[in-house]
Amino acid sequence: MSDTPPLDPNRKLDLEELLRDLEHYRPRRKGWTWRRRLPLQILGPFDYRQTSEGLERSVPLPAARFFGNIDPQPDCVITTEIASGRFEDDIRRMRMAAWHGADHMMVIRTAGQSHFDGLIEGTPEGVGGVPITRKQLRATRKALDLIEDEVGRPINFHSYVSGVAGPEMAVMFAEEGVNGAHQDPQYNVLYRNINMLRSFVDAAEAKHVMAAADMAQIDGAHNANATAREAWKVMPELLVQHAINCAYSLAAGMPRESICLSTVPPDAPPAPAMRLDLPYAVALRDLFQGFKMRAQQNTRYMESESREATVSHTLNLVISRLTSADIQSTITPDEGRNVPWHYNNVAAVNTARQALVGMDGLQDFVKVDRENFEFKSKVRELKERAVLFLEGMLGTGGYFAAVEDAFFVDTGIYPETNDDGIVRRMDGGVAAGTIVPRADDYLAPVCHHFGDNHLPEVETPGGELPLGKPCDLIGGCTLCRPELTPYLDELDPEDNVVSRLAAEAETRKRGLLKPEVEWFGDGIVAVTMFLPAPEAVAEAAALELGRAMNLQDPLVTHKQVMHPAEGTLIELKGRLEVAIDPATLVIPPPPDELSPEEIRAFVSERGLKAVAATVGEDEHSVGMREIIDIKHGGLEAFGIQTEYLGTSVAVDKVLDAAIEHAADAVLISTIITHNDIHRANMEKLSDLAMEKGVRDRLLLISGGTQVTDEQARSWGMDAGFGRGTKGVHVASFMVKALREREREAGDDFASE
Ligand code: Z98
Repeated sequence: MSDTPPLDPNRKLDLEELLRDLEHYRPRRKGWTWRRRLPLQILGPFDYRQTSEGLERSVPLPAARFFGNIDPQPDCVITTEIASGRFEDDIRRMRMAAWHGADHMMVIRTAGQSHFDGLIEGTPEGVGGVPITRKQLRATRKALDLIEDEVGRPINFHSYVSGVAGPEMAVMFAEEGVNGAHQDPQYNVLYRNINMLRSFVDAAEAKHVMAAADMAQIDGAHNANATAREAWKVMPELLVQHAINCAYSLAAGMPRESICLSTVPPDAPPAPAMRLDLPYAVALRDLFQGFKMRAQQNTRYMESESREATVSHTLNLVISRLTSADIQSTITPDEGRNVPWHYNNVAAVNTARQALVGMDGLQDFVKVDRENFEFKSKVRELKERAVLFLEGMLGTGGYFAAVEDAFFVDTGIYPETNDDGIVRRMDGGVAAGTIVPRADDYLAPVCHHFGDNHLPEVETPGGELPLGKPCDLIGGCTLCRPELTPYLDELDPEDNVVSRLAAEAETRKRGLLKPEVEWFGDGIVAVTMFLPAPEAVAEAAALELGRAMNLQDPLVTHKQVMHPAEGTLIELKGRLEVAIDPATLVIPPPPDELSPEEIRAFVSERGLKAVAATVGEDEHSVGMREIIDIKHGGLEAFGIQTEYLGTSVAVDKVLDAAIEHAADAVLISTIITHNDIHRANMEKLSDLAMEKGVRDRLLLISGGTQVTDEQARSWGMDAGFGRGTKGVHVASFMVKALREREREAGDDFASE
């Protein structure tokens, strides 16, 4: 199918290579893939009950290094929503997200595409998302095929089958191997003001096509939550919206297991969110058994504070674990400031991965108390209100009449209403009056279309079989014969990926480095600062400081009062027009560090003893204690025995103690460096050790804020450690040096 070479984990995705011969690229499969759940999985020292098959390549959670770098993958699919505006940057972000455990790449569309009445072509740049086109879909699916090989797990690609061109989108998605889509006619009606009759007719067609391609469908109820002014009051309506789309999807031929409910825990702290949201989550799952749950992350009350969003998200994840989730959605933790940057996608995916794995098997120990009277009453009340809502709709004359009657997204909790819901007219909205009856000779352009198809009562060209599907008459359709799919490269000679890549060619070719948060080399940096001033002053000052830092177009993306008078936290973004040539960088060698396990194994086999002191007239003991104490991950943590002699110890006393204790190493620390006293102490220790004939038996190590390894060695030490040293660095050195000495001694012995 494609001769594109596999991705090399150490190289960037090659966009030119990706775009080569796209015309002939075909998706390797259609349809949605769920993770393969494992009821029991042993990873490192732990057993897991709610995980799925692991990845071949990934970036484990940071704390994994304490557990042998295990990377358990939760049982549910994890989504990331991507909205960079340029597909070539979307796919790099997808690759990063996949390495962190996302397997559902949801591509947000450019603003306004819902109102286009047909498909567009090429790769124009979008606003708030990418224009969905055949080339963009094909290139993205091709990239995802490479990425799934790289990480070793199928990746679901997803976008939106909504808007005036919904059915056309559905066909194109089916052709291009898009695996899932939002499809809910209520979304068109309420949020995009597209005519309701047209939206439902289109939805039937779109759903039928999606079902034929085995795509997963996500509904749009979460939008009512995001739009409602008081989200906890919209819960009965959310149940109704789910019900309408589920029933309609089943009627259009979609299998129940492909229908995913987009459900959001509607509230966020400081509301008592769990007490409000848990009964709702349970009521929903009671009513919609057999359907899939796409647990959406609450964004309704999210503004610009990542920490706050992360806590709300984590509470949402607790609900997912206490109830169920087949797909766990994540949005960036800064959705409110509309700066969904690369690393924020990854941050949100990690919040899900971390919390879900952390709550693995939670229900074995903690269960929702369904018999609690208050809980039971709340679940029942929500269901009853939803049923009343449906009855109200029927009494009003059905769905369309109810929409005309402002039933939806009202600020009251049904049956209370404030008559302030969204009103749409049956004969109003975009594309009103476009529903026409099918002509007698109507022939559908593709197979798998919904509804009456006026196939003529004739036989196939061969004559033997009656016509089975519409495309038999025209020699096949694009869903049956992919090679018939038309492919247009670009329509706009300027607004396309090729010209965007050309503009960056020099930077890419020379490998120049510019910071970025969204687009390749966009130069954007984010700066966090605290200013001891009230909010308004701090904001103005931050902008000035941004300019002083040479940032172009500085913009405050977040501000938070720490105290009205004491100060304000500011996050600022701006563009830094500086490029670094990596060839000019002096890159220090990676730290020479052994793993804690390796150090412990050496120490437990052979034993290792050190004496330590601050020497001369030096009373600074803090640094030395950091290196020694178990509390700070010091030498003791590896089983190394340390005799701490105290502060201001004479150098000869330190050496005597080392001999007395039969130590392997002497650690001296000096902070004071005036009159070169640190140098004098090191030389003295080395000379004395030589005089006493113990130099070969001892490792002499010195430390201190001003000490460098080079100097220390030149003054007779075996090593010197400066600022920033941790116990593991000293322990690694000791183990390696002793191994080396013992190896040399062995060699000498052998040659004797
Ligand atoms: C999400 N955060 O997916 P336009 N249909 C439905 C939608 O929810 C959306 C669209 C269509 C959300 C992402 N949702 C936003 C049911 C959008 C998109 O008109 O192209 O924006 O349609 O959870």
